[in-house]
Amino acid sequence: MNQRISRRDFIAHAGGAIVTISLPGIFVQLMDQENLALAGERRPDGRPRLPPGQQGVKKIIDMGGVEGTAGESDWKLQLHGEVEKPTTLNLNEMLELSQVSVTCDVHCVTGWTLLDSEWSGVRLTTIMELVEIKASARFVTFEAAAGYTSNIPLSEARKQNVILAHRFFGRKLPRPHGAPVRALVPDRYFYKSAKWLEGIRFTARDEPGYWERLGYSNSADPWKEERMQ
Ligand SMILES: Nc1nc2c(c(=O)[nH]1)N[C@H]1C(S)=C(S)[C@@H](COP(=O)(O)O)O[C@H]1N2
Ligand SMILES: [Mo]
Repeated sequence: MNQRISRRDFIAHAGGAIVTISLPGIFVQLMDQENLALAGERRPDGRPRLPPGQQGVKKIIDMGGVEGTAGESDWKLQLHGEVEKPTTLNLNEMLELSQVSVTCDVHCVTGWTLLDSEWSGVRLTTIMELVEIKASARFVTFEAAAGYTSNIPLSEARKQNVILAHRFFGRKLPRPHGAPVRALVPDRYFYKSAKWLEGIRFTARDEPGYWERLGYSNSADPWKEERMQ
């Protein structure tokens, strides 16, 4: 999704994209037995693997956005806001922190879901301990290249599957998907997972992010189908 387009254009654009990617072989649907079986499963919390109104895909779809300009050597992550120890991390410092792998499903608000995607990186909780967030911190704003932002409450940020990802299926994260580092918030629509991450700001008040201000749901729960406000 291009960030410079208006909401109405976006809806038209998204509609067009769905038509385009619905062509057989491009929008690869969950037609084989294995993926159909996965889609029919339930999560440990009892909810269905495939949220309502979602269609499985076999490969992640490149949704675009304005790419960051930082490479691995000059990338920096600014950690600030309601924290005791404002910190800036470079990629090496990030890689020295405790690393985890997450296998999860990701759900794009335009209707596609990628089941069993594999990501690695650093838990957001590890970052929260590092900077010692203040008691006043209640929300997190991810700050990405070109002014893209997204926001989640601290209750979501504390989940074990919320990470800052720099690897995807065992390899370096591809550039179109947010390299060097992106946010990953699997249990919310994918617009919460900011690519080309440049900063994390802890806030006392909720600050709606880029798509949230344009009318997309702030809570973005795929199982409640919270797509628009
Ligand atoms: N910086 C940035 N992050 C972003 C976006 C963006 O435009 N810019 N788009 C969001 C949206 S709407 C989606 S669906 C996912 C898409 O990620 P993907 O391109 O890796 O599939 O990234 C999210 N993160
Ligand atoms: Mo999206």
